[in-house]
Amino acid sequence: MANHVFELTWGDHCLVLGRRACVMGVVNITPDSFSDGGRFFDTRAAVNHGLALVAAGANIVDIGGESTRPFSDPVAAEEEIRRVVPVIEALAPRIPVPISIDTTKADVARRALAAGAAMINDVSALRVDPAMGPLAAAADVPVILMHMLGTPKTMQVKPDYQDVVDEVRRFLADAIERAMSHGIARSRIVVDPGIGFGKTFDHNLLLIRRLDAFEDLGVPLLVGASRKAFIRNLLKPEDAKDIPADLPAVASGSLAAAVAAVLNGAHIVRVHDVAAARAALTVVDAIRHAS
Ligand code: PMM
Repeated sequence: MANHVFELTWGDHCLVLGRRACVMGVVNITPDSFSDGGRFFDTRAAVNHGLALVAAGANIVDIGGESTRPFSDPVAAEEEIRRVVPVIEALAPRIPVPISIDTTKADVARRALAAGAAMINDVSALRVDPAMGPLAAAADVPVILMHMLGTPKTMQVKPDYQDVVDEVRRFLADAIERAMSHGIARSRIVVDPGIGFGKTFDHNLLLIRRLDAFEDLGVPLLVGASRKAFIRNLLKPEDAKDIPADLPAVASGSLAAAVAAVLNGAHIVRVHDVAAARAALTVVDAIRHAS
């Protein structure tokens, strides 16, 4: 049941992945993310939230300035930089854990790394901006490559696969090859099946159940299921269209998804409720290492 162990060591950071679940806490500096849109749009609120996530046990803080929610419009690089850079500059010297920059744009990633970020989280797996691969290679930082069908604008328009697990696995295998062709070391790569990014309700459940299929990619696996629509769908009253992402039931459902992901092979879980995830996964880790 123990996951394969990877050691990511770079700069001032070392993440041992696979022994204890690694918790990535989310700070969205956007007016419109489905999960927490608008709450941390102000720099000071975002910095305080980042500090609170680390105090609650986050091993990585993921900072994003562009919403990737279904049907959302892209944000200009200058606006994204204006949102994220002041937060990273203020937060990085005050926390011991790495900050990842959640962006598909090399200009944003470059400015974020200069401000103190130490990882790149690219939900397009280096496909949106041709400068992203060379930048990540030169910076020699860990890169998260995520599967998405289409773009946030189009991904939820009838997502269709013959075999979702196999197609996502092939996509990620190709993404690893593409990253390595830019000079990114395999030991710097993390992959993510992209829960909610061009997937139906059933696709999301099946991907989390079948995470074992990604083990032979030979790199750490990240799963971000927190507060996503499939959880809200499972928990909403039958006659409701949706329920708010910050309901306690959605937090419980998200926790269950994080636990299932770790038990099925995820090394890193991307979550909004760090304290709850840390507590639950501490117990899960103790159980899976019991002898
Ligand atoms: N999900 C969101 C944004 N960024 N990055 C990765 N690697 N994986 C994800 O699943 C992911 C992501 C959307 O969720 P949010 O609006 O709560 O940030």
